Order: sequence, then structure tokens, then C-alpha cells
Amino acid sequence: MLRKKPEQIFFHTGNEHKLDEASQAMSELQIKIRSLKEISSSISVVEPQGENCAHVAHSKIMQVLDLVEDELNGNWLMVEDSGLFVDALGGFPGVYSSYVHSTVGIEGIVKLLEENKDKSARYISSISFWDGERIHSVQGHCKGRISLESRGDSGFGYDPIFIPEAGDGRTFSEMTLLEKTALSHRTMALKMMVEKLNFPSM
Ligand code: ITT
Repeated sequence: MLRKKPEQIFFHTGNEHKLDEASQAMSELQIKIRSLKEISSSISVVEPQGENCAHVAHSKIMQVLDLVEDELNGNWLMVEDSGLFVDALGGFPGVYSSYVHSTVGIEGIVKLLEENKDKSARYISSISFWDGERIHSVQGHCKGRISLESRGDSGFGYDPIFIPEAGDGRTFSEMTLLEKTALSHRTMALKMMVEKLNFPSM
């Protein structure tokens, strides 16, 4: 059964880049991604540490729904938890990506990998969303490798050192928003969402 696609989805995030990337990815489907701040400005959630991105995303959406379900008026809501998982570091920084980025930064990750031959890594995006009735969870991956040299100025987080496997050797920060969105873990998770709910595809 084909479901009616939503006209808009509210996204609870403090990260404007995530908002831009999700908006770009969903524009093909004419689904507008709007910041939840537009209807509720002061929501604070506690991000649990540990486990995995899916667990963190689920905990976030439960907390946000508790606070804003009435204000949503049946509109859809999504949250995302994502991170960079470096194989040679046993998946570090993983669920600690945001904290590690704001402390030791990308230089810290580069230092840890300097002597290591294996530079493979992946980004993971876990999205939990509410369709007005139920919570669903999806996950997208983007395989790649770490560049020891930081290159480019677009994107955010670890993008200056992340070279996607399906790309042409440039880091995500050397790509336009459109180019990154075509390959990113976030887009893959959103595609899963579209497939899971069985409305006309991207
Ligand atoms: P929220 O308000 O949505 O939680 P956040 O930036 O704190 O925004 P996360 O808790 O999901 O997001 O942390 C993810 C971190 O992983 C993020 O801060 C980056 O350091 C890194 N990361 C995730 N996706 C990325 C991407 O597409 N490009 C670069 N870095 C990314």
C-alpha cells in the first residue's frame, strides 16, 4: 500500500549543516524539512552516552515527543544521531564524535592514525522519526577513508579529512552541498525512511 507522503517534517537538531543536508536530500520529493525551533524554541534533551547511534536517536525522539507532541499537530518529527567510526581505532570516535571533535578535533584523529596503514572509516547516521502515530528507526552508512591532510572548507565536523569511497578522491569538504548529499550517510538514512514507509521514492 502506498502511503501519503508528508509535506513537511520537523527536525530537532542544533546543527544547521544537518538541517541543510536533510533539506537538500528531501527536496527531490518536495518534502520540506523545517527546524523544530520554528514551533518550539527551548527544547533541551539529554544525550545518553554509550551503546550506539540508534540507541541515542531513539532516546532523543522519546524525550522530544514528550515535550512537543501536542504542538506538532500531527506533523512528522525526526531526530538524528551520527558519528565517524574509524576501523583501526575500533570504531572510535563513534558515538563520542561530537565531543571528540570539540576537544582534540580532527588533528587528534589524524595523529592517532599517522602510523597506521589502515585508514578506512565510515560515517553512520541513525534517524528516528515519528509519523504522527509511531516511531520508526533507520540507519545509513557512508564508507570512506581518512586523509592525513585536511582539505576543503565546506561541510562540517570531520568532513575535511573524510574521503568517501564512492567519490573521486576529494574530501566531503571539497564538495558542494549537492555532491556531498548524493553520497552521504544522512541521505542514505533518509532514503531508507522513504523506502520503509513506501511512498513514491527519491
Ligand atoms: P544534534 O543537535 O543533531 O545532536 P550534533 O552536531 O551534536 O547535532 P551528533 O550528536 O549526532 O550531532 O554528533 C555527530 C557528530 O559526528 C558531529 O558533531 C560531527 O562531529 C560528526 N559528524 C556526523 N555526521 C557528519 C557529517 O556528515 N560530516 C561531518 N561530521 C559529521
